[in-house]
Amino acid sequence: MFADLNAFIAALDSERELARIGEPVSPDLEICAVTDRVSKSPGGGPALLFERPAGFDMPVAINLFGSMKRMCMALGVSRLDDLAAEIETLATPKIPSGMIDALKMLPTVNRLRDLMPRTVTSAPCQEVVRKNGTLDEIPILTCWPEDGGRYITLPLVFTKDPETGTRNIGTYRMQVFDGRTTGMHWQRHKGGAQHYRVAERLGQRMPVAVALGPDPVLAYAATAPMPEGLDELMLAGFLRRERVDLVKCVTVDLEVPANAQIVLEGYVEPGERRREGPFGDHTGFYSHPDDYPVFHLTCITQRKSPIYLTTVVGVPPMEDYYLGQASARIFLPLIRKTLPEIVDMHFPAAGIFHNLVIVSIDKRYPGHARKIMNAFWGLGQLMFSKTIVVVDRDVDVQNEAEVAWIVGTHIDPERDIQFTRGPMDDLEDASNLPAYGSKMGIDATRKWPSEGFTRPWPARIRTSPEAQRRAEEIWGRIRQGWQA
Ligand SMILES: Cc1cc2nc3c(=O)[nH]c(=O)nc-3n(C[C@H](O)[C@H](O)[C@H](O)COP(=O)(O)O)c2cc1C
Ligand SMILES: [Mn+2]
Repeated sequence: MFADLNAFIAALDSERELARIGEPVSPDLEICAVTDRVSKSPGGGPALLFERPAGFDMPVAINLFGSMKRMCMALGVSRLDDLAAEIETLATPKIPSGMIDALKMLPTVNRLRDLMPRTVTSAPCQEVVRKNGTLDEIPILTCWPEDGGRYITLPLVFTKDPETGTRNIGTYRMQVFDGRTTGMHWQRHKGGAQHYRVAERLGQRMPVAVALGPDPVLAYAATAPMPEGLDELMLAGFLRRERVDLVKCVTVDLEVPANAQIVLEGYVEPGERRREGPFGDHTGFYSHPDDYPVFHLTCITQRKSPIYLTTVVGVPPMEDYYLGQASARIFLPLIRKTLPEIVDMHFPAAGIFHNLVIVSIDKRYPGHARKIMNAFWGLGQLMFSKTIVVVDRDVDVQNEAEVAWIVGTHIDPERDIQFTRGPMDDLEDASNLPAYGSKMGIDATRKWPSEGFTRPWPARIRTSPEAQRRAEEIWGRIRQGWQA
């Protein structure tokens, strides 16, 4: 696994997955425009290292996670489903039946140890301590023309519950107000916002530390939909197969990853809000300005020659799509622990995660599709799912064209669409009220007589296995002659 961002960038370089841009490119719109253009090329294009962002000494690394291949490299696997298998073993430990069995479990036990971070006393992220440092020295991007300003787009925001001390890490964008203050865009449903709610109830200032550019696993883990109260560092330690090294901050009572490029230490005050936005968001539209808490910087610590790791969001697909795919694969085995009937699930890029989720199930009883919809609407960040499509197990949910065909042929809309109301993602623009609106489930499974459907269900057209074999053979010859 990669010890830090530098090691990941070196690996991307040797795999020819990185494009270095030596000419000056402005952090003002230009870097975003180039990245957007690259993201829209087949497969997501290469990772980008802007070596000379105009006006700064610090290189900008972007689109590092922006392809399936690089997302897998970041997490040290060749396929994301390999992780699912590992998580499955961890979540379903076998009781050893003898000595040999017990020894076989040692790797699993070691991986449990990796869940706990370890504190170190000297750290690369503290090579330089700048108590009077300002954000003006970092090439923070202005992404889109109508944006309210410059935004830190891939920060790892560390907080602790002021009452219980439980840690949370989340990726929440930060709008630069001036060299020492930013917005803190944790949405109301997120871990950071909950800690702040407690701090406000207690009337206390809350310390916040922001790590920029840790190793790639940690950067991913901060975006993962971990259940509230579960430390993202556990997930990171497990995925890295190595504990996360933390170091105490210099000016606040928090710990941050020792391998980060830059750390912003500071705090948020109870009761303080400031207008944040607009921001060209991952919905593909500008999100409306709104009032959010304010982050006050107390100190910058950093490496001697840091790289600024960032991302841009916009009209899909962009880099965040691949981060989301990683979560979909990693969390599927965990969701299956309570919903074992789920076969597969898919979040199409155009559905920007919360607008569309497609689930295939092993249908076992009448109304089963609706049970899955209701379960998702009550499960962590899946509660935001505006449209849930449920299909039978023989449908490939990763094949969006097949799903469109099945939905079209399998539904009687009046009968098969389920509406409900509930919390919406803060980025939802179509609901009458912010963060509250309606959702739709589409039951595109085959309907059963026990569900009131008494007509015969038509059989899907498929040829015989023998004829299929002949077809493959002959098509092979046709194709050869045809392409010659
Ligand atoms: C690039 C990127 C930017 C994000 N920006 C925000 C943001 O500004 N505010 C927010 O609440 N969530 C944002 N998210 C989503 C959260 O990181 C995600 O919901 C995460 O699971 C939250 O963790 P938490 O449950 O610990 O709060 C962003 C995700 C990505 C990948
Ligand atoms: Mn969390």
